[in-house]
Parts: sequence; C-alpha cells; structure tokens
Amino acid sequence: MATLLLNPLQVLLLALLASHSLRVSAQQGNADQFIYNGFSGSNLTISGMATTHPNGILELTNTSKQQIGHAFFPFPIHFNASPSSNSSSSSPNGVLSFSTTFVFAMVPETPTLGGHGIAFVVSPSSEFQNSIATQYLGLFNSTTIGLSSNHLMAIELDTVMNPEFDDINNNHVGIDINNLTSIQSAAAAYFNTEGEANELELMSGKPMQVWVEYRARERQLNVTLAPVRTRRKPEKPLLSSTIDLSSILFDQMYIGFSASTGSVASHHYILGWSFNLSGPAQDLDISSLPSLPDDRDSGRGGPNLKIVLPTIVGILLIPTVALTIYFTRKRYEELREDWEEQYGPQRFTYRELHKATKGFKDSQVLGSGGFGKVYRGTLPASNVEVAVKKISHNSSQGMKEFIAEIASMGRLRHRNLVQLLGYCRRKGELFLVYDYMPNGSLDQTLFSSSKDTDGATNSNLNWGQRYQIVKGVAAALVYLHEEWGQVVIHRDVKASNVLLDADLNGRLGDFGLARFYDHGSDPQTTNVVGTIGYLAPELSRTGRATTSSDVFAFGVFMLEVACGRRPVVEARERAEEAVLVDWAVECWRRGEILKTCDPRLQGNYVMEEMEMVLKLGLICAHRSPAARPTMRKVMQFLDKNVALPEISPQSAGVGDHRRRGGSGDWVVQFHVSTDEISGSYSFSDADSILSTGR
Ligand SMILES: *[C@@H]1O[C@H](CO)[C@@H](O)[C@H](O)[C@H]1NC(C)=O
Ligand SMILES: *[C@@H]1O[C@H](CO)[C@@H](O)[C@H](O)[C@H]1NC(C)=O
Ligand SMILES: *[C@@H]1O[C@H](CO)[C@@H](O)[C@H](O)[C@H]1NC(C)=O
Ligand SMILES: *[C@@H]1O[C@H](CO)[C@@H](O)[C@H](O)[C@H]1NC(C)=O
Ligand SMILES: *[C@@H]1O[C@H](CO)[C@@H](O)[C@H](O)[C@H]1NC(C)=O
Ligand SMILES: *[C@@H]1O[C@H](CO)[C@@H](O)[C@H](O)[C@H]1NC(C)=O
Ligand SMILES: *[C@@H]1O[C@H](CO)[C@@H](O)[C@H](O)[C@H]1NC(C)=O
Ligand SMILES: *[C@@H]1O[C@H](CO)[C@@H](O)[C@H](O)[C@H]1NC(C)=O
Ligand SMILES: CC(=O)N[C@H]1CO[C@H](CO)[C@@H](O)[C@@H]1O
Repeated sequence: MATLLLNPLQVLLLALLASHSLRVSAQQGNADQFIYNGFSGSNLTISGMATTHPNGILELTNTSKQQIGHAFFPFPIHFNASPSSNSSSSSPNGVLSFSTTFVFAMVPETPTLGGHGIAFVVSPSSEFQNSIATQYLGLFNSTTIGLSSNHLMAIELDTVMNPEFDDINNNHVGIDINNLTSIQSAAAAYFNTEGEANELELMSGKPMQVWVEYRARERQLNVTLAPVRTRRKPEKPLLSSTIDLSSILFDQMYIGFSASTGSVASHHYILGWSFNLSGPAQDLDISSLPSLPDDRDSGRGGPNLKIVLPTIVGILLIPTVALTIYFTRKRYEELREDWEEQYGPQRFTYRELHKATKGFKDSQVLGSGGFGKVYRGTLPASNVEVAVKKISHNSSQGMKEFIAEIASMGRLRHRNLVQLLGYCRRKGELFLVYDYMPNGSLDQTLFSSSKDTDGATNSNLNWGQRYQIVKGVAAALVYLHEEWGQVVIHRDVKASNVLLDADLNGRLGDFGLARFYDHGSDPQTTNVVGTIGYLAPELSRTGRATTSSDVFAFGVFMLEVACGRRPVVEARERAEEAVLVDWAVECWRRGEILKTCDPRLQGNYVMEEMEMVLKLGLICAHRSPAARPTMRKVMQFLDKNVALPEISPQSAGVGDHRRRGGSGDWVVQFHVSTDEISGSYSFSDADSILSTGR
C-alpha cells in the first residue's frame, strides 16, 4: 500500500533476497560461504533422482525404490588454510573450521514406512560412481566401504536399522568417516533449554534443522538437530566428537547431500542450506523456505471448508453416521496389545490391507498353501504393490515372540530376500505384508511348461538364469546365516519359497516362518517343520533346525533347479526316479550324473556348471550334518572361487537301493580329498521321512 522510496542499497538488498541464493561470495573455485533459502535458480550439481521443484525445494529422491539422489555445491571448497597447498595433495594439515546448517524433511511413502536416509557429505568428488542405494546411502559400494582412501566425511540421518553397520535403531543421526559404521551416533533428539532430551522422528514428514560445526583448534565436531518450529539452535549438541579432520579432508572438497531409497522409500527433501568457512553459518530465513509438496495428505488441513451445514441435516445424519462408524469399526477390527506398541512402524491397519486387496477378493489371490492365502494388493496411500499373506491360526500362544521375530525379520535387507514390510493382526488371523514380486514363484515358472508337450518342450528359464537364481538364493542364505546380527534359520528353503523379481533374480521369501505354521496345533512339542523332501534326516531325531538343515534343503533345491523337477514325484513311470536325490546319487554312482539334468534345457547349459550344481547339491544334501559345507563355502564353489573337490561316490551299501521306506537301504561312501566334506552318504533316514509323509 504505502509507497516507499528505496535507495540503491535497499534495491540491491531486495534483489539479493529475491534471488534466493543470497551469496556465493567468491568466484568459481574459491567459494567459502553461501546461503540458500530455497534452491530456485541455484546451480547445484545434481545427479540421480535429485531435482529442484519450481518452488525451490530440493528433492533428493521421491519414493521410487532403490534410488539415489545427489546434490552438491558446484565448486569445491578450500578447506585448507594454506594457500600454497595443492588440490589432492598430501598433508592437509591446515583444515579450517567450518559451520553449516540445513533444513530437511523426509516424507515416507506410507506414514511410518520409509527409507533409507539423507547424508550431508564432504567428499573429494561430487560423483559417486557405482555407489549403491539402500543402506549405502548412495555413497559407497561393498568394495569402497571403509576404505581410508575415500577421504569422506558424512553426517547420516538414517531411518533404517542396519546391523551390518552397527546401527543403533531406525531413527538416528551419526558421524561417518569413510564408512557407514558411525564413529558416533545417537537416536534423533534435541535438547531443550532445561537440557532435557526430546525425541524426534526423522521421517515424521516435518521439516527439521541440522547444524554441523567443526572447530579445528579443538578438533571438535558438533552435530545438533532441532525441529524447525523451535527456530533456534539448541545449546547442547546431539553429537559431539573429537576428531582430527585434517587427516581426512583434502584442501579441495565438495560438499552436498546424498540420499537413497531401498525396498522402502521416502521423499527426501532439502529446504535450505548455508555454509561458512570463516564464521558461523548464517541463520536460514525459515519463513521464506519453500513449503513441502502437499499431495500427500488431503485428509488434513482444509479448516476453511464450509462449516455452515443446516443443523437439521446434521441431526438426521448423526445416527446414520454413528451406525456406519460402528459397523466400519467392527469390520476393520484388529487385535492390538500393549506390547505391540514398539512395533508401530511395522504395523499395518486392517483397513489399509482390506483396501489394498480389494477386500481380499478371490481375483487377487496369488497363491495358497496350508497356512492360508496370499493376495496381491496395492497400498492405497502410496500405490506400492504388495503381497499380503493371510495366515489363519487359533493360537495366541507364542504370538508375542513371533511378532518380535517378524519385527526383526523386517529389518533384514538383502537383494535376494523378499522384503517383509510389516504385519497386522486380527482375531484368528495374521497378515504379513511383503514386496510384490512380479514374476511369481520359481516353482510356477520352473514347472509350468512341463505339461504342454509337443515332443520337446521349452523351458521358461535358461541355464544362465537358473544359475543366477541358485547363486542369489545362496547369497541370501549366507546373509541369513552369517552376515546379520543374529543367525536366522530359514527352515523352509524350496522352489516355491523362491520368488522372482522383475529382473528374474531369485529372492528367498518366508524366512523363519515355517515354525509358525504349526503353532496352532500344539506349541509344546517341537514339531518338525518344513516340507517333505527337503527335510534333513537329523531333523526327525533332534527336531532342531540348524544352519546345516537349511544347507540340506538348499542342496535339494539346487537339484530341483538343475533337474527341473520336484524332489519327490509320485507317479513316475520309473520308480527309481521317484526320489530326486536318490536318483541323482545313483546316476552319479554310475558316472552319468548329467543324465538327471532338465531335458527341457535341450543340452543348452554349461557342462561344468551343471555338473558342479548337481554334485554340490548332493554334497549339501549329505545325510550327516557335519559333512555338509557351510553356505559361505557353497557360495565360494558357485562363484568358482574354489574348485569343487574331487569326490566319487562308491557304492558300499547292500540290498536294493530302490526299495524305499524300508530299513537298511544303501550307503554310498564318498571318497573325499578334503577333510571338509567327508562321511558316508545314506538316504535311509531321508527315506523314512519321505515315507511317513506319504
Ligand atoms: C520419481 O521420479 C521419476 C523421475 O521423475 C519418475 O519416473 C517416477 O515415476 C517417480 N516415482 C514416484 C514413485 O513418484
Ligand atoms: C554452474 O556450475 C557449473 C560447474 O558445475 C559451471 O560450469 C557453470 O558455468 C555454472 N553456471 C552458472 C549459471 O553459474
Ligand atoms: C600444484 O601441483 C602441480 C602439479 O602437481 C604443480 O605444478 C604446481 O606447482 C603446484 N602448485 C602449488 C601452488 O604448489
Ligand atoms: C565400487 O565402486 C568402485 C569405484 O567406482 C568400483 O571400482 C568398484 O568396481 C565398485 N564395486 C562394486 C562391487 O560394484
Ligand atoms: C568402519 O568403521 C568402524 C568404526 O571405526 C570399524 O570398526 C570398521 O572396521 C570399519 N569398517 C570397514 C569395512 O573398514
Ligand atoms: C560443541 O558443543 C559444546 C557443548 O555445547 C560446546 O562447548 C563447544 O564449543 C561446541 N563446539 C563447536 C565446534 O561448536
Ligand atoms: C560467514 O561468517 C562471516 C563471519 O562471521 C559472516 O560475516 C558471514 O555473513 C557469514 N556468511 C554466511 C553465508 O554465513
Ligand atoms: C482352528 O479352529 C477351527 C474351528 O474352531 C478349526 O476348524 C481349524 O482347523 C483350527 N485351525 C488350526 C490351525 O488349528
Ligand atoms: C519369465 C517371466 O515371467 N518374465 C517376466 C518377468 O517380469 C517382467 C516384468 O514384469 C516381464 O517383462 C517378464 O516377461
């Protein structure tokens, strides 16, 4: 309204303010301070999914899965005070102090399911070739992680708990040097003026501010976090670490942000950022920061909707509404107990799953088994495709332990595992929500073409694909057995539990769940669980699943894939072929193991690989647990890092090995050239399990 006379200085000031990126004080290659209150018109170096929206918000990733986004200040910063020093030269002893602050927001695709996080990064380069998404945050890969030659410092805002990096929880801030095992980390929180810690949820969708300050003289690095609404930096930092960055940082370093998504994903946003080498980073102008895109929750807000409804209509509506609410409640009623509170993030509402699966319609059924049915669905909030497994059970016994297991299994992350996203509980029903795998289960694909014969049938999967799948499942088992914090026994490795993703990678599903299927019957006895044909002989005696009983099942699985048939086939013209393992051993004994390979491959396979898979399968399915290799060893054989030892089966058994279900049976002695694999080979026990199964 009021007209103002502006002097030239004020005009300049306004122009500067309007241009958002207020100041890049120096010329290219010599910048040491800047501030972005929003990023429109900025000249960041961005790559991957990162993009700047018209309103100035910097989006590092959207909710596409397994993606990376990078955004870096376009010029390197000179961290070294000494002007004579060269770029990537040694002895970066004069590292300056620095100070930076930024505002970020993480908006998960469904309220509490998101990942993986954002990192503020100081790095020799703004390019991260071959870096991986998910827990690597787009910064490293399995080769580069931990290398001191990385010269990289990061502050991670991590929303997924990765035991491999000793993550403390799924909501933490950490200081990372060259690797993602933080040198210091803390659950996201800020300290109020009284010094009390207040928890923060990084992926609450609300903007939060981070301050990172390093003072070279004290070698002290402070990281402070606060919700934007407090509008001031808390006095006490969340993390304070003594560290000499001069041994890590070069003179010229790039600074910026990296974010990644995994099987779960969040929008990762940066709203504003300032940086300073020569003093404290200038405060951001919070009120002028861009706002978050608002397509996410249409349910909230809108207080200005017309409130003026005729009272009469209101009165008429109330009983109807109340009844509707009552029935809706009843319909979507769930079972929820106090102890479940801690698993909140992994809990889906029944209403959500009901909607996702169109009311558990039959047309959505992907498959069924003794446990119940699996439905295909699309989560309404995020459009993410999921598979929902509905398990009927009558027992509440052991439920607490079981949910605890589910929760920890939800934290397992591996490219060859079907990601478990969460669960829901109703009376008598348990729902498990998984990533949807477009190519279905391996057994469907593997065995489907066997029927439509016209002389020679074609197989759906060629040898290369099969070998890849076998290797993938082996990698998943190595992870479950050895690479995670706890040993996870799968208990039910078989072709129908291996799913194929869009790239036809094999992904192991249903880890650790086999035990549950029997919960209903009698929780007191240790039931032997698993599937006939894949059960290690010792299971019938001990009833205890071990990593080596998984190896046994994996051995049978390998044979299944190589031979293209199920482990036990009832109506086989030739009775001696009924039990796959027996048949394969017999063929091996006669020196014609390749006879067992899938005829639909029509001889199109790599002979060495085929032979190795068949023999390795039989070694894994050895009757004695001690003689079976570990999954890591198996992986080495499959990777061809280690040659399979020379083994020759020699018949030392008596009687007719074709007689099944009887006693005695036959024994094959392995001639073993390493002491890793030794012992005698017999299927008498396996046989008796198979017999009782019939
Ligand atoms: C994310 O962005 C990419 C590229 O703009 C787009 O192709 C993709 O569909 C987006 N994903 C989601 C989940 O919106
Ligand atoms: C943006 O930065 C690049 C270097 O990353 C530089 O080559 C280019 O000239 C800059 N453009 C503007 C408009 O500043
Ligand atoms: C930087 O290094 C280059 C080659 O490594 C050398 O030619 C140059 O003189 C060095 N500059 C300074 C200032 O040391
Ligand atoms: C990791 O990245 C480095 C550097 O780009 C590359 O040389 C290496 O091959 C990558 N390793 C893997 C396993 O992708
Ligand atoms: C990563 O850093 C942690 C802590 O400094 C260290 O214990 C670990 O060995 C490092 N990892 C690698 C792969 O170097
Ligand atoms: C880090 O925080 C402590 C405690 O508030 C403070 O005394 C120290 O000066 C801070 N250091 C830096 C580099 O900000
Ligand atoms: C950097 O610090 C100096 C000295 O305190 C200050 O004058 C300047 O405004 C700061 N710049 C930014 C962009 O924070
Ligand atoms: C659960 O109970 C129903 C009847 O109450 C019975 O038909 C069903 O077999 C039981 N299921 C299990 C797994 O015990
Ligand atoms: C063998 C098979 O079913 N392949 C399919 C796997 O999924 C991709 C993407 O959904 C399809 O394009 C393939 O045909």
